[in-house]
Amino acid sequence: MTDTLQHDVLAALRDPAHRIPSAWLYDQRGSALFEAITQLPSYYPTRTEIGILEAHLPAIAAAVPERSLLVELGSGSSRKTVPLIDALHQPAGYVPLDISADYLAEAADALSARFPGLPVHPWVADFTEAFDLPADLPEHTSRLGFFPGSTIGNLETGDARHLLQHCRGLLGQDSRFLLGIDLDKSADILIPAYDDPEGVTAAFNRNLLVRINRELGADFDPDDFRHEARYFEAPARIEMHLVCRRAVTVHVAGERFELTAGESLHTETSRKYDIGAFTTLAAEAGWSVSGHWTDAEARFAVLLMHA
Ligand code: AVI
Repeated sequence: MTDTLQHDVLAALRDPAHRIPSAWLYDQRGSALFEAITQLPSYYPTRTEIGILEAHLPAIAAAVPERSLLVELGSGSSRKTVPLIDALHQPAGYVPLDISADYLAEAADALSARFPGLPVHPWVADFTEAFDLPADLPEHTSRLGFFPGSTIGNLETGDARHLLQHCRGLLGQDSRFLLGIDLDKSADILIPAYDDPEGVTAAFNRNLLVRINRELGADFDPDDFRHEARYFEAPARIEMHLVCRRAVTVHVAGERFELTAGESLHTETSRKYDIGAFTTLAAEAGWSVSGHWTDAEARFAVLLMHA
């Protein structure tokens, strides 16, 4: 990331919207808490997407050119990658991209052990910025981008369009892109998914303050802040906030800030799309949706697009 935590936190505290980029939620503890969230009964996206992939991977793989090179944004959990590689029957290689070199090495080792003949090209990249692919990838192979988990929903619309456009350029002609999006639905389902009774999402959100204290020598008291998930209809999204329970004075990097009771830090937006709107967004970025699959309750969708 070119912007540092200090820059982003100071900018957020000076601005009345108090918006901190959600990428900062993922330090080591934040990543572990997110992994725990994906196992919660109320957090439906992960298991729903896995269910869709399990049901439809043969059809998806049949629509992808043979011996494609698989490029995964975020080098996610092997729960999704292993079945995809199995279904693709000997892809030309696997390129996991991740911002964390440690996480990337672990993911690459696990995949190499599981598929000994598969060339694996781990690549450190921040896909919220312009990024490149390794120079030594096999040429003349189709490329399949894979971006599961609805992580694209954590980007602003313009940033999502930019990323799709950038991937279109990197993956090239005859490429495909397999991507998960979370669909809009009732707030009765969405709110508990982002404010679970077990309090794991609250801990994930408040951990940001612990990180800021540790890395910037700040003096937030996480107990002064209440986790809140807010649903908005247009554009459909959940926002995570940390709401001040009382008036708070905080010091960050030598600056002092006053927050009033009820004021909040906005720590994440999670867009909920409909397939039509996402198809339009993808088209603006040079991708045509050639297939989509959902679960029985239409909670989540997996889209296959071609360049
Ligand atoms: C990573 N991302 C897709 C998650 C989401 O659902 O937006 C992050 C998350 N935030 C709270 N719970 C999960």
